[in-house]
Amino acid sequence: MVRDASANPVVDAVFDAVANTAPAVREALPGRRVESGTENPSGETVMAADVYADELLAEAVSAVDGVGSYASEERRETVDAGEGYAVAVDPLDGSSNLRSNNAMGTVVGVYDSPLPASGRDLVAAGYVLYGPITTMVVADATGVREEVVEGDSDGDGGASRTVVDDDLSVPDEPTVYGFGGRVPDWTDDFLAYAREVESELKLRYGGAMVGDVNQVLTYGGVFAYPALVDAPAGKLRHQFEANPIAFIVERAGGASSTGDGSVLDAEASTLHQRAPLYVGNESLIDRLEDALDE
Ligand code: AHM
Ligand code: MG
Repeated sequence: MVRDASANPVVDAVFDAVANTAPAVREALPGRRVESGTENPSGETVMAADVYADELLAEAVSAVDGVGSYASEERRETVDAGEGYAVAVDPLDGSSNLRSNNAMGTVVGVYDSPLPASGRDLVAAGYVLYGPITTMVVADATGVREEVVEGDSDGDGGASRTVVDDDLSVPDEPTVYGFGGRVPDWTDDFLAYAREVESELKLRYGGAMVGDVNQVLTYGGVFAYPALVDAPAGKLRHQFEANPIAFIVERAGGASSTGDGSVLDAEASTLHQRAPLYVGNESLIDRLEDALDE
């Protein structure tokens, strides 16, 4: 692949490793739609496919020269990999969709700082979307692009990456929205905002952040996993999910918020901490912040 002179070789090697692992993750899904019998550090049930994807990605990402550590939503401790960037991964985002056979993804954040780190320390972020097609969106110093990933499942470097959009940007005209959590658990302020949004946009919610965010990047709109009355930090993990997705959407010309400023400015406290996440067209995120301010 021909890339801009400002491309970062370590970042490129990380996304090569992720792309090369994607076919194997995908191929492993049919036999791993069952619970693994363990819980992750967030107290959630871990599926067999979560464990397997984490193992494959840990091996592939840790082997990249210039990666100093690998951290994952599924492991309590980070894996020491030498000197270099800290890579934070949600190996199988939306794995509750395994049983119903709906979209899932892999989320990757490359931080130039030990974890937990601020979103401002991200040098690149991306995600793989295991939809009918396997695609990968990468945001780095050269911009935001979408690629189609195809290839062998033996993870030996055989995957091909075809850029299908080399300048991915949030469309000006918003069309879709998707909000997580149960309506009775939403705050009154968020509910009032949601009522406005649902009168303007079309609901598209699939239960996997990566799939839902990819709709926002494709059609314009807003995705949220909001602060809940009994869970003010929402559900999504700050290091593994919120920061990388906020980085991608902001680089694509959109905006992010925790409800009080950009996700990228939120303080990092612990590796597995949660954070509310609102991303999408800037106008919709501005209105969200106004609504939550009331
Ligand atoms: P996971 O990484 O354990 O799959 O959890 C995160 C997922 C997100 O992909 C999605 O936005 C959210 O959980 C959906 O949660 P819910 O099923 O509560 O709507
Ligand atoms: Mg997730």
